[in-house]
Amino acid sequence: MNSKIIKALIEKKGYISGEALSTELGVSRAAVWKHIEELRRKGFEIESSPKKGYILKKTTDRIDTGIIKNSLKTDFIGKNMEVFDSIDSTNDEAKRRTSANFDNGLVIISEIQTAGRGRLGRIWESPKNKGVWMSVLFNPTELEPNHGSRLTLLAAVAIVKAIENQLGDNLKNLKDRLSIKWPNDILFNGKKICGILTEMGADIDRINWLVLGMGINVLNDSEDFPSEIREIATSLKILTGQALDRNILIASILNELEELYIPFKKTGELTHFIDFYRERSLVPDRKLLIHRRGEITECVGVTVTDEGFLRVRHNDGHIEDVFFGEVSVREALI
Ligand code: BT5
Repeated sequence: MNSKIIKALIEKKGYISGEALSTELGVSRAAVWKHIEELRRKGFEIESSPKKGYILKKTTDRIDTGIIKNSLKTDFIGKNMEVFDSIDSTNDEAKRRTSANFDNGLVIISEIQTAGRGRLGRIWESPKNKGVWMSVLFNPTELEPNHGSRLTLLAAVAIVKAIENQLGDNLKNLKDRLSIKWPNDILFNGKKICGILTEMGADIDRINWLVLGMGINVLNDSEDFPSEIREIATSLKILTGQALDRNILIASILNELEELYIPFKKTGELTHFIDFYRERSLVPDRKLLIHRRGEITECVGVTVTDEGFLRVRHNDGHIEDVFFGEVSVREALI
């Protein structure tokens, strides 16, 4: 019931009378009042006026499955969703759920991660109540194992789209726009706003499970980042000055994710979103350093291929399609 009231208040975008709420939801006005009180205790700011009714001033700044599910349009992603106050890593929790007949589309979210991970064992800073620290567990039976890592690219597109849906006008007024650094970073003005960590368990010929982990800095202020990353990290709040509703953002990411994932899982092809990825890619015509197994190569970015590889041109002119590695972007050549 609480989530239905929230939905009605969000959709109304203004005052809604107690009477209208009670008719719409089929409960007494006293019951409406009781639920409103309960929502206030949960942190929702709801003002009431004897003549006009109720108005939602601010949704909760806590992650709330009720609100997320209200905005969810998916068939399988997020049908089951668990929100933790604290956890080691949402990816690790998702991986603990991969025993027999696991739940395809299960979403794990936490307000804080005590051992949030990046790639190659690096730390992902995940302070309390500030971000979206979330993993989705997939059972992509049709996908070839060598196509699993493509999910990272798909997720980057889904996240950029979701952020822009919600922040569109605020972002348009800024000088830069969200860009993607192959394969897994979303940046704004060269600072990282989101990182993606895809992990999978596979045999030679089939993927047994795939976990997609996403870390998005939403409400962080600059001092929430430890000094080592303050210069390279940013958040949606720092960019826009706006405290974005994390629940709506989560729903929007999951909606975009499913829309892109359904055609992808059948063929493993990136056709339906690779143009968007390329268009946002930071790579073309930039000097790059590629770090691979302790070796660093200097080259120039050409494009991201239809298969999701990073195409580069080496100093001797030869072209290579890179399929793993760490990229640092140096100056633009044009
Ligand atoms: C990533 O790794 O960018 C993948 C991050 C994935 C995090 C999500 S959160 C939910 C799920 N559960 C997990 O345990 N992980 C996933 P990588 O490309 O290796 O980048 C890591 C580097 O980013 C660090 O070495 C820092 O330099 C920087 N960094 C750490 N925390 C950051 C933050 N909150 N914002 C921006 N940069 C950060």
